[in-house]
Amino acid sequence: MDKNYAEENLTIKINISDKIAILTLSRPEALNALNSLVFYEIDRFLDSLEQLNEIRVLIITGEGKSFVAGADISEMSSMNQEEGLAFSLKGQKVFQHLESLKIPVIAAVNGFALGGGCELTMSCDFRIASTKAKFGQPEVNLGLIPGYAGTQRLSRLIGLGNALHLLMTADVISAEEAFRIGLVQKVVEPEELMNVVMELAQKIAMKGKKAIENVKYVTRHGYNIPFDDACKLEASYFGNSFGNGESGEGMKAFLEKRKPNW
Ligand code: CO8
Repeated sequence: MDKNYAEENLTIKINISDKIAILTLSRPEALNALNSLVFYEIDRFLDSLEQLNEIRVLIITGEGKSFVAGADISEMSSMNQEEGLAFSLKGQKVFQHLESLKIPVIAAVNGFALGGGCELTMSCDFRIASTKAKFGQPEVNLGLIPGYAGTQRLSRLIGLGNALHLLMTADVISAEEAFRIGLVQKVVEPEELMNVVMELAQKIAMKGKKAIENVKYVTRHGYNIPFDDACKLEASYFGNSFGNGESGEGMKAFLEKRKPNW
């Protein structure tokens, strides 16, 4: 790591080792609520991450008993209409930045993932939760609605009925229930969370770099365009895979019964 992230950031912590970056939301006194500074620091880190070619996977987690307990209600409470709109658009932009990173992003959900926190997990590629994690979109309890694309990503991930049920009741659900409805991909004991997520990240980091980037792009982008266009996109990326050297080595290694040397 050639930058001193610890000196630069007040609300997030960055650890980088062995091709894996871990971003830890770190405002435990406010259960890691998202304020303007947090968004600024996340965005700045994502910019710098895009320059670090060796990083293969990003993990996002929270310090203390919370992943993220939502947007910062103290900051929002004095906002007018214009400021609320700007806060929403800024957050959406940062989450889109995160979602569109070339590398995979895993949410390691250690505790409360409420409101903007649940929306943050949904901007990651998938979610691994501790049994202590809790999920929900409680905005209607505050007379608000989600503002970081939660209304859109939730229904795409768990279906319209499940999404509207969570959004309208503001129910806070357990990790097991989140797993049952497809919001999280795995639930593990709290003390195992980071080990499991690191193992997963390392497993992905050992695959072909280009193949992982391409499968992320085609799957994500294809999800939001008509099926026929998405299939054409897939075919074109499949075809391009043959020219990048990686697939040559991958197939050769299979035929020679050895591990690929990417
Ligand atoms: N914002 C600011 N501070 C918070 C937040 C938050 N979202 N959540 C918790 N805190 C603070 C508490 O105020 C408290 O501070 P203090 O010690 O100074 O009183 C501290 O964190 C610890 O919290 P609690 O004492 O409440 O801890 P508990 O374990 O008793 O309860 C809960 C934990 C259940 C998570 C509870 O804190 C809670 O309900 N928090 C709010 C959850 C919520 O409603 N989140 C949604 C917020 S709205 C949102 O995210 C909208 C996103 C889109 C915005 C679009 C832009 C406009």
